Amino acid sequence: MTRSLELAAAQLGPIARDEPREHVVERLLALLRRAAARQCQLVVFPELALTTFFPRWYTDDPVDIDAWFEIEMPGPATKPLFEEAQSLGIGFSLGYAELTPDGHHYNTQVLVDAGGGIVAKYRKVHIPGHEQFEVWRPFQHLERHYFESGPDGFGVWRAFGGIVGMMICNDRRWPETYRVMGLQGVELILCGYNTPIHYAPDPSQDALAGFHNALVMQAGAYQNGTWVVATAKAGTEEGVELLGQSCIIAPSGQIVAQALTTADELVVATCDLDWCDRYKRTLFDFERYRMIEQYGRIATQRGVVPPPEAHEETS
Ligand code: CDT
Repeated sequence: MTRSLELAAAQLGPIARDEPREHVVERLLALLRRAAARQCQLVVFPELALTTFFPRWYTDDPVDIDAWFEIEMPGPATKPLFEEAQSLGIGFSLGYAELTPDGHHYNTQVLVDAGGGIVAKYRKVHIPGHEQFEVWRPFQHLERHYFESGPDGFGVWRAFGGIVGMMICNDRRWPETYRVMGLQGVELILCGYNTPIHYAPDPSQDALAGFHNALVMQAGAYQNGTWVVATAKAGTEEGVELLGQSCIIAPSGQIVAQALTTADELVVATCDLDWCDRYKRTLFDFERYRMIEQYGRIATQRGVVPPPEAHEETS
C-alpha cells in the first residue's frame, strides 16, 4: 500500500492590523474548500495566521498584548474552521499566538486531524529578534518581547499515515530542528513562517531572503529524508514586505511545488511518504553512519569557543 498524500501549503497574503479574526477565518475557509476540491488530506496555514504579524510593534500594556493571543483553540472565531474541516474530512495545521490558562505566551502551531480532533500542539523553540524597542529599526521584530521559547522541544506524532512534526519560521534555519525530529523518524514537517525581506541588522542579506529560505529547508529535508511543507504569510503587510515562496520539498531536497504569488494561494503536491526511506535507509542511515561520539559540542555548548590564539615566539 502506498502512503501517498495530497498536501497543500495555504499561503496567505497580508493581514491588516485591524482585520478581524472572523474575516481572516473566511479567507482560511476559502483556501480549505479549494484544497478539499483538489482532494487534499492536509492543509498547512502560516505562522500567526489569525492576525497581522504584531511583533513589528511595541507595547507593554498587558491588555493590548493579550488581545493578540488566543485563550482557547478552537475559540469562537476559529470554530467554523474546525467544523468545516471536519465536515470536509480534511486535516489542517494552523499557527497562532497562544495564551495558556497559567499565563504563558507561546508562538504555537496546532495539528488537527480529518475528524476535527487536535493531534498535537507545537510551541516555537527558536525565538528570533529582540526584547526591547529599538529606535534605529524601520520596524520592530519583537518576538522575544512577546513569546517564551516552547518548553517541549521538537516532538513528532503518528498522523495522516506517517510520522509528522512541526516547526515555526525561524526554527527552519537551525539544523538541530530537523535532526531532532529526524532522530524520531519524521517523514513530514509542517512549517509556517512570516519572514520580513528587510533584515535590519545586516541589509546585505535582503537580496538573499528567498535563497536562504529554500537553502535551509531543502538541506533539512534531504539530510533527514523528510517531506517539508512550508507556508508563508506574504506580501506587503502594514508597509513591511514579507517573503512568499511557500513550497513543498521532497526528501530528495527538491522543491516539487512553489507559490507564484504573494497573495492567498494554494500550493499542492502529491507526497509519497515511502519516498523518505530512500534516504533514511541509504546515505542517511543514522544508525549505521552517525558518529555521535564526535558530536558532543552540539548539545553541550551554546556559543562559539574558538581555539586559543596562536602563541607568538619571541627570540
Ligand atoms: N517569524 C520569524 O521567525 N521570522 C524570522 C525573521 C528573521 S529574524 C528577525 C525568520 O527567521 O524568518
